[in-house]
Amino acid sequence: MYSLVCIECGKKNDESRYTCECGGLLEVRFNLNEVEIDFKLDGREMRVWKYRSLLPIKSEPVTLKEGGTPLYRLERLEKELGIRRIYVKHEGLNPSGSFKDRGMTVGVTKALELRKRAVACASTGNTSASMAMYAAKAGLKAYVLLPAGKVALGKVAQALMHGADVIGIRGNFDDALRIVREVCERAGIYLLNSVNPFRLEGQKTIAYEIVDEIGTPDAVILPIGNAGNISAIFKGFEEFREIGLIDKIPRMIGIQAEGASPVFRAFREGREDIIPFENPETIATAIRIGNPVNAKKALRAVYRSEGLVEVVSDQEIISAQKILAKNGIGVEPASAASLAGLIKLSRIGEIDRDATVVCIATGNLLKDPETVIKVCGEPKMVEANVEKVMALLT
Ligand code: AN7
Repeated sequence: MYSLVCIECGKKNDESRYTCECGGLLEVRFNLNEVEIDFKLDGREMRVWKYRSLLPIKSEPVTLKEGGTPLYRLERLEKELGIRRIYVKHEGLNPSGSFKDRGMTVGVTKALELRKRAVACASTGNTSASMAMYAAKAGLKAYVLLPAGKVALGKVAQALMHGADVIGIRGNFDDALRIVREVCERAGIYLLNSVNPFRLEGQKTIAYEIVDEIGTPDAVILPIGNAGNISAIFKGFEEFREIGLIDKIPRMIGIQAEGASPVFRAFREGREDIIPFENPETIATAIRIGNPVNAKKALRAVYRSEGLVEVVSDQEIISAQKILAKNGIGVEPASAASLAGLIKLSRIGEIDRDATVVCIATGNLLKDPETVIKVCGEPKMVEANVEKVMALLT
């Protein structure tokens, strides 16, 4: 029904591998003529496992009922930016508070199928929170490597409470990923970073759900960190088109933070691969990544969908985070990069006024309370006295 194929040399690989002998990334490829689609695109009962006939799992899934996240329409912003339809899909409302849960339900189930006892990842935070949660559900041991001092508090709290072994690395995410890849190889631990192709299979259901609810939009905008999610969502749309469920693919638009933007630079220069950033830096710690492992897949998705990659400043990110909050959508900084990108692109005329655009809000506001205090300030404080409180009403 499916095989694991190298995107560089086309060789079929064994399920237990993450990359090909030639070093290329692997991709799950379905024989779509043989797949029996058993779901209806009626916008109802959406969940990752609604689309099970297009997921590479034969066993009982380890699930926390992920997916089925709300798609909000931002009418005020449509008027302000002069764009016909703007939606935000709030992935921060998944069980652990980010889109990573879609990948982990598939990845952790695959770990059980492969009879692994332990799973591991390097993470800027959300991957570790999600993996810890799903490993707990599955009864697997979990190891997490984090760039010390650079992970938002809520994410560390989740990884700790759900019982992962949390190890801080004196280095950045890219160092942590390099180390965990070798540790997994040597210790026989199952690696659950997005270099694992099964994780991306779960994440492609973001595309399925968008189509299920509103049909095919003209553009999908999302932050790029390790570049897995944009690759996954593109794959989802491509599969639906190949099956004949839709007839076009939206422009895939990736947004990076200025201080961590190797994919943007490659796109600007028309290259197929990136030159890593040695010292990535941004307030959006989730996407503080200098050497994104899925860059080739992501650039392919952007070129093939006639999309683009843009950068935004930390200030633009925070400003977009506040706009989303004013619309009732609480997200962490990295998530707001998508709206920051839309605002920037609409101002320079890169987005058609007639377009339907979906921004992906990737993670929940509660993930990063410390940044909120930094940008909003501490709450006011007064004596326990009615007059004093009355005096503060504005
Ligand atoms: C909120 O948790 O890489 O481009 O280790 O947490 O698929 O990497 C997080 C990434 C966007 C970028 N928004 O997605 C990790 C990690 C949020 C994120 C991204 C992340 P990718």
